Amino acid sequence: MADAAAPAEQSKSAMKKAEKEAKKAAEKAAKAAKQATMPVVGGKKTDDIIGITVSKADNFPQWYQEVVLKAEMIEYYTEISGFFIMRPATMYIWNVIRKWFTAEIEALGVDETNFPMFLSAKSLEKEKDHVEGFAPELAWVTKAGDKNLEVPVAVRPTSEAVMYPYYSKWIRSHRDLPFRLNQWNSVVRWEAKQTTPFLRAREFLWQEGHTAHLTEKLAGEEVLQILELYARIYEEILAVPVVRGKKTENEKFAGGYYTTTVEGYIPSNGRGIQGATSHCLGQNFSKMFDITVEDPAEKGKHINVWQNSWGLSTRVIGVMVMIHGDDKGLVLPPRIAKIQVIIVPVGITKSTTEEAKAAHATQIADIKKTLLSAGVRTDEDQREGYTPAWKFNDWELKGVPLRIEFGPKDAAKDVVSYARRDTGEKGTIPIAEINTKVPELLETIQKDLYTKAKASFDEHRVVVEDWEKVIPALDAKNVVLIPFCQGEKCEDKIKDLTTTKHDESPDASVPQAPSMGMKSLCIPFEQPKELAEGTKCLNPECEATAKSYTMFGRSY
Ligand code: 87F
Repeated sequence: MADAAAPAEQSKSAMKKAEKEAKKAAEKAAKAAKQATMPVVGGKKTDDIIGITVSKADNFPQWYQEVVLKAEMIEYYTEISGFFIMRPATMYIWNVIRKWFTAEIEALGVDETNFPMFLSAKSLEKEKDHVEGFAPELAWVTKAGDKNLEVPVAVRPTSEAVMYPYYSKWIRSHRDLPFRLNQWNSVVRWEAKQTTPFLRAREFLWQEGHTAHLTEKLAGEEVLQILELYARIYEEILAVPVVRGKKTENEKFAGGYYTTTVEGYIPSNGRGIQGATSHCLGQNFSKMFDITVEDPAEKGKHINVWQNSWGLSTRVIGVMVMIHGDDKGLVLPPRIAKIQVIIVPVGITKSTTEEAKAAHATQIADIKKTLLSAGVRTDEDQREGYTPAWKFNDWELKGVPLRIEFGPKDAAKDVVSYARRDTGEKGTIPIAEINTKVPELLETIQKDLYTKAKASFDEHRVVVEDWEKVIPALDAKNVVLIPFCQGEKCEDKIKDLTTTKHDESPDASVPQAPSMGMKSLCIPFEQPKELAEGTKCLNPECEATAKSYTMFGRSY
């Protein structure tokens, strides 16, 4: 398998030709990416218009692209298609998550590590069965300078094959267990499918945890502990509700034993999205890589360790943007906002005296100082040459949770005026109370964002017990909970039966876009209700009894 995946030795002229072609393709991709970022609205390139030019409801894909670009989260890396630059606005959020998660797993006893980014064809060979399906996504380095490498190396798409040979070396005794390492890195998967900032990129940031345990039970406990941390990142930090559950056989990590997952929901298109996965690998990899310890109960007997792996990627940021953003741009939950409060000076005119201006600036500096000491990440916008209205739009575009407006009229009343980014609600707070009221308001915003997103997910997660109602439910932007036998072939069939093709349109004269079939998202740990005795699998072509309600949907 690895030989087939590794490129064969190429002649010099073939290399030249390949280089030329690659250059051409890169130029074409750069041009396409440039065009993709610059649709035209009203005769103006949307790049040249500062705000968002389409509504979230009318054109969700373009809305999303404009938000991540204009809020300065992402830049397209036009040199090579499918790659994105993550700008400071993105990295701030990622680092909040990283710090929080690092502290949590440290408390569980996980250590930090860093392994090389390259894989040899030989180590891939060891896990060839599971790599087979992923082979088309492997990126290979074939040259160093102008010389072909004797053995090409692959860029890691994930690190099992990089790490586990060393687990075999380092884990000797049951006293070495549990053995737990985590690394924060980037991985490369050369996606053939269309790429989308954060959700699907050819290189992305993630953390990957890889652990080994003595027993299935101990491994299983950790799988759930980690899953709960992932759920908390979504719910408590990003204000995004998720459903915890187990993947079906079709959707689990093929190399593992079972996969648990947190699943999100995008209201704008009704699609489900996998949020993060925590796998129990069973003894599959420990057998492949010979990771064993002596049985503590029986001298001389060796047992294969039980392994887990778990990962969460920068995809989380895309999900957050899609859920909270609105027609004015990004909406950031306060806990991940680098600037939580922006103070915009107002009411200064040409006739304001220098003295009054100076006094106003001092008052703003004082407000800022008070908020900073109360632990609120605050900044003031003293940019010259921009109107307050322009500044309001700019900070709204960038998602700052709370705007404080302060002018002579506010000063006269000893208050600040505020506007919430999420609801637009406006009000005033006495200056003497901002040190307590502003942090409270930020907490309220955080909570309200979650509550709103949760209501939307709850409303669009519907139990369907009549097959005829499945497609209408999907078309109404729902994900569905259906009685399901959990059969692998049956799941394929369900996908097939829910995919509508052109020629199946009820009126063949009306062109209809084909619609995506549904796949299983997870078997929720929390079932919507008890399955009635003898309930049949909902697939009309399936005879089996249902094992559980399973959440299906169109998905990313
Ligand atoms: C793409 C190319 C090659 C996913 C791939 O989920 C290999 C793979 O093994 C591959 N895409 N996977 C599964 C990754 C499993 C697992 N690894 C550690 C995780 C979490 C972190």
